[in-house]
Amino acid sequence: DCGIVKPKGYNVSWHSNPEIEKHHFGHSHPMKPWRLTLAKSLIMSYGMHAAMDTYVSRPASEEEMEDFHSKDYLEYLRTAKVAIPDDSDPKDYNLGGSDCPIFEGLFNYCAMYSGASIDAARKLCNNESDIAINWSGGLHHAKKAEASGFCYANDIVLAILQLLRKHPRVLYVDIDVHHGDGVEEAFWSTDRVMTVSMHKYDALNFFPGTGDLDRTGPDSEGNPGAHHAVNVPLNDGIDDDQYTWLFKHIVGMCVDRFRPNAIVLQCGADSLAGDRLGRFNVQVQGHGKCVEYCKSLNIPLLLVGGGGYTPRNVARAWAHETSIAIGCADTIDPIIPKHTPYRSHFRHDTLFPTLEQILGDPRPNRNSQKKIDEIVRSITEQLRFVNA
Ligand code: ZLM
Ligand code: CA
Ligand code: ZN
Repeated sequence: DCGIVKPKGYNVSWHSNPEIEKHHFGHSHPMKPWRLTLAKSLIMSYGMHAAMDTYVSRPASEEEMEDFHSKDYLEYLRTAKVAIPDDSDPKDYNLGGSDCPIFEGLFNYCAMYSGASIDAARKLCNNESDIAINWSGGLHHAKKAEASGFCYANDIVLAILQLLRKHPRVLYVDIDVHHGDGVEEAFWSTDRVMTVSMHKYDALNFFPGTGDLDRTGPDSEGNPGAHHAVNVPLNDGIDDDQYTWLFKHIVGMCVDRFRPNAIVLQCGADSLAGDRLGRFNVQVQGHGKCVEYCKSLNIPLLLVGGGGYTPRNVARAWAHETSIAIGCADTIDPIIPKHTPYRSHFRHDTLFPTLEQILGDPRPNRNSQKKIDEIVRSITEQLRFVNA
């Protein structure tokens, strides 16, 4: 026990379920729900659970999932059988390929991570939490009736719909290395949700290929969603200084103009250096600064996970961000506790592994100052049209 106690008058809730972690996408698939077990082992070995209200989440009901997803898609998802993908099936909802395989317990997996995000959002609505956390959520690519990019149900959209029952305006911010296309699309035509995604952008060579700077919302005259999609397209190798400066600057401007009543931050950890799929050079410190900044705004905050394909780094980032949420980031021992289960996984390079230090070949930074300036200029101009 590290002597961490609940801060008085400030509630952080942690929503998780060990069932989720047991699912397998298949041999060598990059998405490994087991990374959640590794994150939990760090969080608990530091004793951080003592400083949070912890909830074992329950599966979302089909009715709750129908708030966003179509009945026929959910039916297909629930009854889909593990089988050889059939490219000729026009009604396969993009299920069964290599990105979105059908695996044992698939529907339960989706219902569980969705239930956790819905529960977390309700805690915020009831003022029972100041920050609510679901590291198993953040699956931002799923569409109303289509699986995409390792995502089958969009727990973020479901959580935002809960928040909109109480709050007039919700700000969604996405620091996963991929574009948050599913969330952007779901709220494309409303001015009650502003979506912000920072991502590697390359229309042809990086998934999903959307999220260019000038995609700011519907073009049609008078559509309320106009200007409410903010996209920050980046190149390989962006570092902590550029990334956190952009994050604070852009999110700061969005909060000033849009005045959100709640914030949902998708903390995809594939934006970290050394990620198997990512291309950035962001460190655990820089990634955490984004969480710290959102917390400092004192607006109800929902933290969800997302991508992250180098499990030891994912676990470090989400444990560090949990410590930021409960306010003990500066007081905990930087060296990972001796009794941490799976500690050997963090000992790939040194005898005394730390929470924040990750390995990853630094990638050359392909983001020029000129490019960063152009992004800020364009988004500043865009936000002049937003007036909440
Ligand atoms: N091929 N196995 C991010 C979602 C990224 C689409 C190109 C599949 C992979 C990837 C799957 C074991 C989030 C694409 C890729 C090969 C069509 C993507 C299975 C390796 C493997 O080894 C692999 C046989 C697999 C998938 C790599 N897929 C890398 N990148 C993207 C989806 C999700 O982080 O944003 C949120 C959770 N898909 O590039 C292809 C075009 C399928
Ligand atoms: Ca993103
Ligand atoms: Zn991603």
